[in-house]
Amino acid sequence: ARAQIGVTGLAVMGSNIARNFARHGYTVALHNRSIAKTDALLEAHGGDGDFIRTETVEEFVAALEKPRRVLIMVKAGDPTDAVIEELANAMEPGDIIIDGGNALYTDTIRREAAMAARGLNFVGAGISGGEEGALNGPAIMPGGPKESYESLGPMLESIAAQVDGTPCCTHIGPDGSGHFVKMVHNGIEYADMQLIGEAYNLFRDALGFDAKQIADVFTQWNTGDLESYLVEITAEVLNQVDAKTGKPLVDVIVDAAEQKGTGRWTVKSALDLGIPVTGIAEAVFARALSGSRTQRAAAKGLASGVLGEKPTDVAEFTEAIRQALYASKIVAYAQGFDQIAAGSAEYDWDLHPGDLATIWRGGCIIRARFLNRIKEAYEADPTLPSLILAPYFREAIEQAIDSWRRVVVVATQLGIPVPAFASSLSYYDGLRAERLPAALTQGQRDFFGAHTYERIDAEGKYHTLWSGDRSEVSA
Ligand code: NBP
Repeated sequence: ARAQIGVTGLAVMGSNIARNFARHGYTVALHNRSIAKTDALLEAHGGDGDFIRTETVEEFVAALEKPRRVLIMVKAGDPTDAVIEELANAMEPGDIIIDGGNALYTDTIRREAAMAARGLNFVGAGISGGEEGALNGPAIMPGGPKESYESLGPMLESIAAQVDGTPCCTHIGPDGSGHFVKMVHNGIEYADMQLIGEAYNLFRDALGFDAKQIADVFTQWNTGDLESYLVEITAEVLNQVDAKTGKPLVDVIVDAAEQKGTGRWTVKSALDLGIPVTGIAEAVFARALSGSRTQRAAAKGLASGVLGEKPTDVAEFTEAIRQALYASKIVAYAQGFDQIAAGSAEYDWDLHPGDLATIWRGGCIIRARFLNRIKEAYEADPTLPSLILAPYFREAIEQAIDSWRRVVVVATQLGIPVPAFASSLSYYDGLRAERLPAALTQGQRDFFGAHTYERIDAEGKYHTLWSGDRSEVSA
């Protein structure tokens, strides 16, 4: 037994991570349900480092030094449970099973408890960065017992992306916390993509830009505050010309977005935790609306009302869109970090938001210059009530606010959908409101259900005798 790590599940992600380990000098035992994948990997990339080819789970486990470390990279859900069970039967107390797939965090909590009962260490690790990140350095979010991180951490940190000498990997917290933060990461990714999409739509439909012109704007934006992987690849996608038609590729792609589910999970969890993640929710719903192809086909030609004038000062409106995107992005991240704080409190995870901002600076899909500012904000005040209240972001929004409102108004007047821009602005207005209509809601609830209300001028709960003499009683 001489492999320091084993990887089972050698599809795109698993094979690239296995190669990443091997390139960092680790001996890697390889296993896949169908042996053809193992052989294909060895044939194409066997020269990347020291691999041990195995066929059966028993052979695979026997190839590993103790305590054994196995990384599972198979499809999330039932396949992951099946593989865990097979491994657990072949492994010994003290061994470590790492699930690097996109597991639902509640599954990870359940699996960790089941493995702990058998004396095995189970680490649910969120891994972001896609295919390229897996090979060259992903962001890794491992949860699970702290003791297993002692033996595992250095290995994971060495294959992770590095930013300013800091690895994009740290122990997140107990049981399902790693997969929970990976889930919220993906939710933020949805929101960020939707916001970029709304900006693109405004350039196309409000300013009449073609794909190439819009690509140039995103390329330009990628040199400033908005510098990020998603803005960078947006320019690349918009610049791509379709070989078949000679048109911009984006113009021949069907406008129906698909989803694998992590955005939806984020929103479901946020509903349970009572955290308004409006940016992420609008992004999930916008994908769903785009995919309602039958309804959309039937709805073509519905009344638009009288549309407003298109903006004439192109440079001014371009900058306004940039400001709206930046401010909305701050809101989306603020909401995601609120959800992380709520999850941490709910499950007693003691998560550190500043650590997450630090490890998301590289490797992952939402990597962005902006995360340095988030890291600094939490360093300055680890108990920040909302990211929006950090001085840097507060000022950024103050600068952007007029443009942000203007973009939402213009979009509305032109009949261009901007669900995430608009709901982020409404969230911001709700957050800063002196008084919300919730007072009326409480009155209504007391009227029909005797649900009681609090008063602004006295302690305790009150109820008005609505069907009696309408006097107030203490509840
Ligand atoms: P897939 O999610 O497509 O899974 C394919 C792998 O699962 C193959 O190795 C397959 O073995 C194995 N597998 C299946 Br399916 N059912 C199995 C079973 N019952 N028993 C044993 N093995 C089984 O691979 P992927 O796209 O590389 O992703 C791997 C994990 O990483 C997933 O959980 C994914 O959500 C996550 N992830 C993916 C990305 C990404 O960018 N793709 C990013 C971050 C995380 P076979 O070869 O024998 O069919």
